[in-house]
Amino acid sequence: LAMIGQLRSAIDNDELRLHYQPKVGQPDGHVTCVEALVRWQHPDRGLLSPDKFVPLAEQTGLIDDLTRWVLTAALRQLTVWRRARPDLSVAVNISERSMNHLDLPQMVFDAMNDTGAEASALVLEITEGALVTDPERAGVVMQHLAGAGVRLSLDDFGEGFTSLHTLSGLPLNELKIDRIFVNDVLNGPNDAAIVRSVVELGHNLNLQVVAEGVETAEILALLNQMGVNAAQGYYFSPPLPAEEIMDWLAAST
Ligand code: G
Ligand code: G
Ligand code: MN
Ligand code: NA
Repeated sequence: LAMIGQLRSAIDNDELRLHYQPKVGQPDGHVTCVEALVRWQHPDRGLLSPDKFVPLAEQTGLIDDLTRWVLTAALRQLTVWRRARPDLSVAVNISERSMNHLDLPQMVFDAMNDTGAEASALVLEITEGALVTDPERAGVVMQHLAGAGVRLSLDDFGEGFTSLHTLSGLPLNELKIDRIFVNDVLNGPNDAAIVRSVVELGHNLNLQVVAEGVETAEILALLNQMGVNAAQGYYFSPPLPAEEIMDWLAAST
Protein backbone atom coordinates (compact mmCIF):
# COMPACT_ATOMS: atom_id res chain seq x y z
CA LEU A 1 0.00 0.00 0.00
CA ALA A 2 1.15 3.54 -0.85
CA MET A 3 -0.08 4.69 2.54
CA ILE A 4 2.64 2.72 4.37
CA GLY A 5 5.43 4.53 2.53
CA GLN A 6 3.68 7.84 3.08
CA LEU A 7 3.35 7.20 6.80
CA ARG A 8 7.00 6.21 6.96
CA SER A 9 8.04 9.55 5.43
CA ALA A 10 5.44 11.43 7.47
CA ILE A 11 7.19 10.22 10.64
CA ASP A 12 10.62 11.12 9.25
CA ASN A 13 9.48 14.52 7.95
CA ASP A 14 7.49 15.69 10.96
CA GLU A 15 4.12 15.61 9.22
CA LEU A 16 2.58 14.32 12.45
CA ARG A 17 0.95 16.71 14.93
CA LEU A 18 -0.05 16.36 18.56
CA HIS A 19 -3.27 17.66 20.00
CA TYR A 20 -3.82 17.71 23.76
CA GLN A 21 -6.92 17.14 25.86
CA PRO A 22 -7.00 17.99 29.59
CA LYS A 23 -7.87 15.60 32.39
CA VAL A 24 -9.75 17.89 34.75
CA GLY A 25 -9.38 17.11 38.46
CA GLN A 26 -12.65 16.69 40.37
CA PRO A 27 -14.26 18.37 42.07
CA ASP A 28 -11.74 21.26 42.11
CA GLY A 29 -11.22 21.61 38.34
CA HIS A 30 -7.44 21.71 38.62
CA VAL A 31 -5.68 20.29 35.56
CA THR A 32 -2.47 18.37 36.24
CA CYS A 33 -2.36 16.27 33.09
CA VAL A 34 -3.02 16.63 29.37
CA GLU A 35 -3.34 13.64 27.04
CA ALA A 36 -1.40 13.78 23.75
CA LEU A 37 -3.38 12.54 20.74
CA VAL A 38 -1.62 12.18 17.40
CA ARG A 39 -2.85 13.46 14.02
CA TRP A 40 -1.32 13.26 10.55
CA GLN A 41 -1.14 16.44 8.51
CA HIS A 42 -1.43 14.62 5.20
CA PRO A 43 -0.33 16.61 2.11
CA ASP A 44 -3.49 15.73 0.09
CA ARG A 45 -6.01 14.40 2.58
CA GLY A 46 -5.84 17.06 5.31
CA LEU A 47 -5.62 16.37 9.02
CA LEU A 48 -6.13 12.62 9.53
CA SER A 49 -7.36 11.19 12.82
CA PRO A 50 -5.42 8.35 14.43
CA ASP A 51 -8.11 5.81 13.54
CA LYS A 52 -7.01 6.30 9.91
CA PHE A 53 -3.35 5.37 10.46
CA VAL A 54 -2.53 4.02 13.95
CA PRO A 55 -4.00 0.58 13.11
CA LEU A 56 -1.94 0.53 9.90
CA ALA A 57 1.17 1.44 11.89
CA GLU A 58 0.41 -1.41 14.30
CA GLN A 59 0.07 -3.93 11.48
CA THR A 60 3.26 -2.92 9.71
CA GLY A 61 5.69 -2.39 12.56
CA LEU A 62 5.82 1.38 12.00
CA ILE A 63 4.18 1.75 15.40
CA ASP A 64 7.53 1.78 17.23
CA ASP A 65 8.74 4.74 15.18
CA LEU A 66 5.39 6.46 15.62
CA THR A 67 5.44 5.90 19.39
CA ARG A 68 9.02 7.18 19.58
CA TRP A 69 8.01 10.31 17.66
CA VAL A 70 4.97 10.92 19.89
CA LEU A 71 6.92 10.37 23.13
CA THR A 72 9.70 12.73 22.09
CA ALA A 73 7.36 15.45 20.78
CA ALA A 74 5.09 15.28 23.84
CA LEU A 75 7.97 15.37 26.34
CA ARG A 76 9.70 18.19 24.47
CA GLN A 77 6.47 20.23 24.64
CA LEU A 78 6.00 19.33 28.28
CA THR A 79 9.43 20.61 29.32
CA VAL A 80 8.48 24.00 27.85
CA TRP A 81 5.09 24.04 29.61
CA ARG A 82 6.58 23.01 32.95
CA ARG A 83 8.55 26.24 33.21
CA ALA A 84 5.20 27.95 33.77
CA ARG A 85 3.28 24.96 35.20
CA PRO A 86 5.67 22.71 37.16
CA ASP A 87 2.90 20.31 38.22
CA LEU A 88 1.75 19.51 34.67
CA SER A 89 2.26 16.02 33.26
CA VAL A 90 1.58 14.56 29.83
CA ALA A 91 -0.13 11.27 28.96
CA VAL A 92 0.87 9.25 25.89
CA ASN A 93 -1.13 6.35 24.44
CA ILE A 94 0.71 3.07 24.02
CA SER A 95 -0.62 0.61 21.47
CA GLU A 96 -1.10 -3.06 22.09
CA ARG A 97 1.85 -4.05 19.95
CA SER A 98 4.30 -1.68 21.68
CA MET A 99 3.07 -2.78 25.09
CA ASN A 100 4.20 -6.31 24.38
CA HIS A 101 7.64 -5.15 23.27
CA LEU A 102 10.38 -5.63 25.83
CA ASP A 103 12.16 -2.67 24.19
CA LEU A 104 9.44 -0.18 25.16
CA PRO A 105 11.04 0.88 28.47
CA GLN A 106 14.33 1.72 26.76
CA MET A 107 12.48 3.75 24.13
CA VAL A 108 10.75 5.69 26.90
CA PHE A 109 14.00 6.27 28.82
CA ASP A 110 15.71 7.47 25.62
CA ALA A 111 12.91 9.97 25.01
CA MET A 112 13.26 11.23 28.60
CA ASN A 113 17.02 11.61 28.17
CA ASP A 114 16.67 13.37 24.81
CA THR A 115 14.21 15.92 26.22
CA GLY A 116 15.36 16.22 29.81
CA ALA A 117 11.89 15.26 31.08
CA GLU A 118 11.43 13.60 34.45
CA ALA A 119 9.82 10.17 34.62
CA SER A 120 7.22 11.42 37.07
CA ALA A 121 5.99 13.92 34.44
CA LEU A 122 4.96 11.11 32.08
CA VAL A 123 1.83 8.98 32.16
CA LEU A 124 1.48 6.07 29.77
CA GLU A 125 -2.09 5.11 28.85
CA ILE A 126 -2.24 1.41 28.11
CA THR A 127 -5.43 0.17 26.55
CA GLU A 128 -7.00 -2.68 28.44
CA GLY A 129 -6.86 -4.79 25.28
CA ALA A 130 -3.06 -4.70 25.37
CA LEU A 131 -3.08 -6.91 28.46
CA VAL A 132 -5.01 -9.72 26.81
CA THR A 133 -2.44 -11.09 24.35
CA ASP A 134 0.36 -11.67 26.82
CA PRO A 135 -0.44 -10.29 30.27
CA GLU A 136 2.78 -11.64 31.75
CA ARG A 137 5.01 -9.89 29.26
CA ALA A 138 2.98 -6.69 29.52
CA GLY A 139 3.42 -6.97 33.30
CA VAL A 140 7.21 -7.18 32.96
CA VAL A 141 7.25 -4.09 30.73
CA MET A 142 5.03 -2.22 33.18
CA GLN A 143 7.16 -3.16 36.19
CA HIS A 144 10.25 -1.84 34.41
CA LEU A 145 8.55 1.48 33.58
CA ALA A 146 6.93 1.89 36.99
CA GLY A 147 10.23 1.09 38.69
CA ALA A 148 11.72 4.11 36.93
CA GLY A 149 8.90 6.33 38.17
CA VAL A 150 6.72 6.48 35.05
CA ARG A 151 3.01 6.53 35.91
CA LEU A 152 0.70 4.01 34.27
CA SER A 153 -2.96 4.33 33.40
CA LEU A 154 -5.27 1.58 32.19
CA ASP A 155 -7.23 3.08 29.28
CA ASP A 156 -10.68 2.14 27.96
CA PHE A 157 -11.34 0.17 31.13
CA GLY A 158 -14.45 -1.98 31.02
CA GLU A 159 -14.11 -2.72 27.34
CA GLY A 160 -11.83 -5.71 27.83
CA PHE A 161 -11.67 -8.64 30.14
CA THR A 162 -8.82 -7.97 32.55
CA SER A 163 -9.19 -10.34 35.45
CA LEU A 164 -9.20 -8.81 38.89
CA HIS A 165 -6.17 -10.97 39.62
CA THR A 166 -4.24 -9.41 36.72
CA LEU A 167 -5.43 -5.94 37.67
CA SER A 168 -4.33 -6.18 41.29
CA GLY A 169 -0.87 -7.43 40.27
CA LEU A 170 -0.05 -4.54 37.93
CA PRO A 171 1.80 -1.37 39.02
CA LEU A 172 -1.01 0.97 37.95
CA ASN A 173 -1.75 4.50 39.12
CA GLU A 174 -4.98 5.17 37.24
CA LEU A 175 -8.06 3.61 35.66
CA LYS A 176 -9.84 5.37 32.80
CA ILE A 177 -13.46 4.32 32.51
CA ASP A 178 -14.38 3.71 28.88
CA ARG A 179 -16.56 6.44 27.42
CA ILE A 180 -19.23 3.92 26.39
CA PHE A 181 -20.25 3.60 30.05
CA VAL A 182 -19.78 7.29 30.80
CA ASN A 183 -21.97 8.33 27.89
CA ASP A 184 -24.87 6.15 29.00
CA VAL A 185 -24.47 6.72 32.73
CA LEU A 186 -27.75 8.70 32.98
CA ASN A 187 -29.88 6.52 30.71
CA GLY A 188 -28.44 3.05 30.26
CA PRO A 189 -30.01 0.35 32.43
CA ASN A 190 -26.74 -0.81 33.99
CA ASP A 191 -24.19 1.86 33.17
CA ALA A 192 -24.55 3.79 36.43
CA ALA A 193 -24.03 0.56 38.39
CA ILE A 194 -20.98 -0.28 36.27
CA VAL A 195 -19.40 3.16 36.67
CA ARG A 196 -20.10 3.21 40.41
CA SER A 197 -18.53 -0.24 40.79
CA VAL A 198 -15.45 0.70 38.76
CA VAL A 199 -14.90 3.83 40.86
CA GLU A 200 -15.14 1.75 44.03
CA LEU A 201 -12.87 -0.97 42.62
CA GLY A 202 -10.30 1.62 41.56
CA HIS A 203 -10.32 3.32 44.93
CA ASN A 204 -10.03 0.01 46.76
CA LEU A 205 -6.93 -0.71 44.67
CA ASN A 206 -5.56 2.78 45.46
CA LEU A 207 -5.96 4.01 41.90
CA GLN A 208 -7.04 7.38 40.59
CA VAL A 209 -10.23 6.97 38.57
CA VAL A 210 -10.76 9.09 35.46
CA ALA A 211 -13.97 9.24 33.42
CA GLU A 212 -13.42 9.83 29.70
CA GLY A 213 -15.93 11.09 27.14
CA VAL A 214 -17.78 13.45 29.53
CA GLU A 215 -20.07 15.58 27.35
CA THR A 216 -22.60 17.24 29.71
CA ALA A 217 -22.84 18.97 33.10
CA GLU A 218 -25.47 16.43 34.20
CA ILE A 219 -23.13 13.53 33.56
CA LEU A 220 -20.29 15.33 35.34
CA ALA A 221 -22.49 15.96 38.40
CA LEU A 222 -23.37 12.28 38.68
CA LEU A 223 -19.73 11.26 38.22
CA ASN A 224 -18.79 13.62 41.02
CA GLN A 225 -21.37 12.01 43.30
CA MET A 226 -19.73 8.70 42.48
CA GLY A 227 -16.33 10.12 43.44
CA VAL A 228 -14.28 10.16 40.23
CA ASN A 229 -10.90 11.87 40.65
CA ALA A 230 -10.82 13.46 37.21
CA ALA A 231 -12.91 13.83 34.07
CA GLN A 232 -12.12 14.37 30.42
CA GLY A 233 -14.30 15.09 27.42
CA TYR A 234 -15.90 17.58 25.07
CA TYR A 235 -17.77 19.16 28.01
CA PHE A 236 -14.42 20.65 29.04
CA SER A 237 -12.44 20.73 25.82
CA PRO A 238 -11.83 18.72 22.66
CA PRO A 239 -8.22 17.78 21.90
CA LEU A 240 -6.50 21.06 20.87
CA PRO A 241 -3.14 22.11 19.40
CA ALA A 242 -0.44 23.03 21.95
CA GLU A 243 -0.92 26.83 21.83
CA GLU A 244 -4.70 26.56 22.17
CA ILE A 245 -4.59 24.16 25.08
CA MET A 246 -2.33 26.56 26.99
CA ASP A 247 -4.82 29.38 26.35
CA TRP A 248 -7.60 27.09 27.54
CA LEU A 249 -5.64 26.22 30.70
CA ALA A 250 -4.87 29.85 31.41
CA ALA A 251 -8.54 30.77 31.03
CA SER A 252 -9.78 27.87 33.17
CA THR A 253 -7.67 28.56 36.29
O1 G B 1 -7.82 11.52 19.15
P1 G B 1 -8.86 10.48 18.83
O2 G B 1 -10.03 10.45 19.78
O3 G B 1 -9.35 10.54 17.42
O4 G B 1 -8.10 9.07 19.04
C1 G B 1 -8.65 7.89 18.57
C2 G B 1 -7.88 6.72 19.09
O5 G B 1 -6.50 6.79 18.69
C3 G B 1 -7.90 6.63 20.61
O6 G B 1 -8.19 5.29 20.97
C4 G B 1 -6.51 6.97 20.99
O7 G B 1 -6.10 6.27 22.14
C5 G B 1 -5.68 6.56 19.79
N1 G B 1 -4.46 7.36 19.73
C6 G B 1 -4.37 8.70 19.67
N2 G B 1 -3.07 9.10 19.67
C7 G B 1 -2.33 7.98 19.77
C8 G B 1 -0.92 7.72 19.84
O8 G B 1 -0.08 8.62 19.86
N3 G B 1 -0.53 6.41 19.89
C9 G B 1 -1.43 5.39 19.90
N4 G B 1 -0.95 4.15 19.96
N5 G B 1 -2.76 5.59 19.85
C10 G B 1 -3.21 6.87 19.79
O1 G C 1 -8.93 5.73 23.67
P1 G C 1 -8.57 7.14 24.05
O2 G C 1 -9.06 7.50 25.40
O3 G C 1 -7.14 7.49 23.93
O4 G C 1 -9.43 8.03 23.05
C1 G C 1 -9.39 9.39 23.00
C2 G C 1 -10.35 9.74 21.92
O5 G C 1 -11.62 10.09 22.45
C3 G C 1 -9.86 10.91 21.10
O6 G C 1 -9.94 10.59 19.75
C4 G C 1 -10.84 12.02 21.41
O7 G C 1 -11.07 12.82 20.27
C5 G C 1 -12.10 11.24 21.80
N1 G C 1 -12.89 12.01 22.75
C6 G C 1 -12.43 12.85 23.69
N2 G C 1 -13.44 13.39 24.40
C7 G C 1 -14.58 12.87 23.89
C8 G C 1 -15.97 13.05 24.22
O8 G C 1 -16.34 13.79 25.12
N3 G C 1 -16.85 12.33 23.48
C9 G C 1 -16.46 11.49 22.48
N4 G C 1 -17.40 10.82 21.82
N5 G C 1 -15.17 11.30 22.16
C10 G C 1 -14.24 11.98 22.85
MN1 MN D 1 -6.19 7.47 25.97
NA1 NA E 1 -9.79 5.64 26.05
